[in-house]
Amino acid sequence: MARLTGGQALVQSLLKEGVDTVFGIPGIQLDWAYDALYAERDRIKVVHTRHEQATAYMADGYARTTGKVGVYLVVPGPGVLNTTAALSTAYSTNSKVLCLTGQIQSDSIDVGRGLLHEIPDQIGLLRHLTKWAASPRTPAEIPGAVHEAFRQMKSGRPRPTAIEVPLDVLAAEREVSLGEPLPAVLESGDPAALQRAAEVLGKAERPLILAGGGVIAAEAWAELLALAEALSAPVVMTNNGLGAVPSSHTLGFPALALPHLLPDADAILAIGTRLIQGGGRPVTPPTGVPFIRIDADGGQFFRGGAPTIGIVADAKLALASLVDLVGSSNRSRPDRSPELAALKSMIAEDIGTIEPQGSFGRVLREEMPDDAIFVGESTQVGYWLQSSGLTIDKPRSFLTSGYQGTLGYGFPTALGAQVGNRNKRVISINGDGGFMFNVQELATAVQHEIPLITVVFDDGAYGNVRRIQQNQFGGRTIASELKNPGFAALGEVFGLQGLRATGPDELRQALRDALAHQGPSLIEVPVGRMPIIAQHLQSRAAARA
Ligand SMILES: Cc1ncc(C[n+]2csc(CCOP(=O)(O)OP(=O)(O)O)c2C)c(N)n1
Ligand SMILES: [Mg+2]
Repeated sequence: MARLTGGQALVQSLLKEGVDTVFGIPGIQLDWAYDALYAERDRIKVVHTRHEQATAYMADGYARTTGKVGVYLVVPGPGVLNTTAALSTAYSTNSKVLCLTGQIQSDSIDVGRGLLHEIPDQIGLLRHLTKWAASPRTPAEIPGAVHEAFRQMKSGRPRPTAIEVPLDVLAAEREVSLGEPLPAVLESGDPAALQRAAEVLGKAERPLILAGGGVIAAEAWAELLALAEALSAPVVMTNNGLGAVPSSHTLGFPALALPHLLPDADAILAIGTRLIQGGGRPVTPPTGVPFIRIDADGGQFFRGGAPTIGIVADAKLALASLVDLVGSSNRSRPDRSPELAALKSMIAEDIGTIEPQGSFGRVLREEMPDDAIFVGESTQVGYWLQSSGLTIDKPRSFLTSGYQGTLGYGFPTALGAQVGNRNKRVISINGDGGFMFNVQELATAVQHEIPLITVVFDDGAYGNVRRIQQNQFGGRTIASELKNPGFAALGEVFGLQGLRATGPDELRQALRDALAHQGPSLIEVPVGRMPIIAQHLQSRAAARA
């Protein structure tokens, strides 16, 4: 027991959980919490931003590239509301983000007097956007709430959590016991079901594995590769699961491979995936083919295709069991390597021949180090990277916005990734539209010396939207043209290295200059209209047929 303010109890509990970085913006309800952070400034780095949305995006980028919990601390009401697009992105990507926020004084919550930053039912709002949320009402309750939040994020399906603390609770000094981190609860899966699954997979001649973000979240990549190699089974990764198996491995495939591999599979294992493909269509296994699903969240089973064998389990534990169990009953299989290699080169050719995306994308891969972290956006070159243009050989080295498709997430998420990975290079790929959602965070890159490389492809439009208006709505373009600043010059004004590259060759040189530079760089790339990837792929397929 120690006498602590609520603010000190919060910060000491975070330290118990190993937190070394907090993203945030202070304000009157949080003064006691920030003062407690001041006292621990040698152990916890506070990264403040220019808008709350960036605090949550940075926490998400930090969490998804390190495997640690990303923490942010913002004022209640408008402050926490500013973070909700990022919080829903973290929810859709199973990201371990802890939202910490204040609250008006505890005796006035939901009375509706209209106190500063008051909103009705803030905790209800937070519950809708997280896996678990709590509202401690005394300093003594704070450590328990923090430890439970961390336990929730480490157990089962990871998703964001939230804690709101009223300002009088942060200020009050009481006897507080700090407690200890709580053990995670991970399901190992029903042994009989795992045994049956191993038999089905072992007997199959052409087994197929579908891997989603759950494999990355559970750090199950080594077990997945061991099982895939034991079964000689190709692994199709969803965008969120990219990196689960190296894309340069014979068995590693992007989602584009699914239509080629699914029809001939004679047993399917889907692990940590919602089983949704492009356009929101469900992945439907061929009828009569044994279909095994493993997920930390059993609620997934009724939403996607109902499995023949459904196992609620942590991906790492279940895959490790399957590797063991499949050993004895595993048959020998005809060599599929020529077929799989042909499929790989067909996909590479299909996606590689779309221009200018292909040339830009190849330059990005060639110039960035092998272990670089790429953060995409809802922009043309970003789509190309995630459609399998980019070779992704390491888990946690490629981030998407998951099913939120949140325009503007990329730049601040990449800043957070760079904060968590000081020893790696991180690159953020943006369109002019999405980048300006968080352009003010250029100041954050400079202030906190975050050496991120940021590329902005400037087509003077919400290009995606403009193209749809031009192609499907008789050219009636509305609200899609953009008048932009010169981005390289803008970067210089903020204190970054500003670079301008016209075309892929100049982008190569600009990347070399950015990599040689100590601080953050912003590369402006003026571009014209780019062709639609889906149409390009359709015409390639039609030409083959
Ligand atoms: C939060 C949010 N608002 C709006 C959209 C709709 N939207 C998707 S792509 C896009 C345009 C993107 O423009 P830009 O970033 O310049 O990329 P480009 O398509 O031009 O390459 C818009 C408005 C979205 N996905 N998310
Ligand atoms: Mg654009």
